[in-house]
Parts: sequence; structure tokens; C-alpha cells
Amino acid sequence: MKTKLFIVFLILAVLISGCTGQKAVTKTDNMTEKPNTVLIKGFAFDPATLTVTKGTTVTWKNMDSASHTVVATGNAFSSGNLNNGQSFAHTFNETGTFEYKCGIHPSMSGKVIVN
Ligand SMILES: [Cu+2]
Repeated sequence: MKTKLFIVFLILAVLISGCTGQKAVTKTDNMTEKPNTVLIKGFAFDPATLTVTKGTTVTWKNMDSASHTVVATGNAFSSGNLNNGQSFAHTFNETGTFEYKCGIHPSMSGKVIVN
């Protein structure tokens, strides 16, 4: 009897630790979303260079009180005016280096490298 109880206890312990492990994985998943976001703040793109894999959707979010835009060189994508708190998303389905600028402040530039 004692052995059976011990085995049941062991199984429970494994199940409980298994659940805790899954929670940790979910947290990591949420954090991996962040690298695909470019913040626009202080009249700059952060990060200025972002490397992603093909098929990734990149989101730009304007944190500045000033309006900004995200315009790709060659106009592959263009956000239009982004006011404070507004965001723009673009999915990169082809590999390559995609440079972009703010149409209002040309000194603001960044690039997305798609592998
Ligand atoms: Cu701007």
C-alpha cells in the first residue's frame, strides 16, 4: 500500500511540475512577439534594424506626440499618418533588406532584414 501511495504521489508531482512548465513556455511565447515590433519614439525607429524570418508581420507603433509615417524605399509599403499610439503592420513574404523612412522626417530611417 505504501508503495502505491508513493507512486501516486510521484505521478501527481510530475503532473504539477508539467503544468508549471507549460505556463513558463506561454510566458516565453508572449515575449517573442516583442522583437517584431518597432517603436517610433524620440524621432527614431527602435530598433533601427530588425531581423525577422519570412512571413513575419512587423508592427510599428508611434510613441511620440508628433505624427510619423513608415514609408518603404520604392513604396513597397506605406503607413500613412500615424498619430500618437497608432500602429501600422506589414507582413514580409519575401526575403531581402527593406529600408524605410519617415515621410515627414526623412532623417528617421530604419530597415527590416527578412531571412
Ligand atoms: Cu517622423
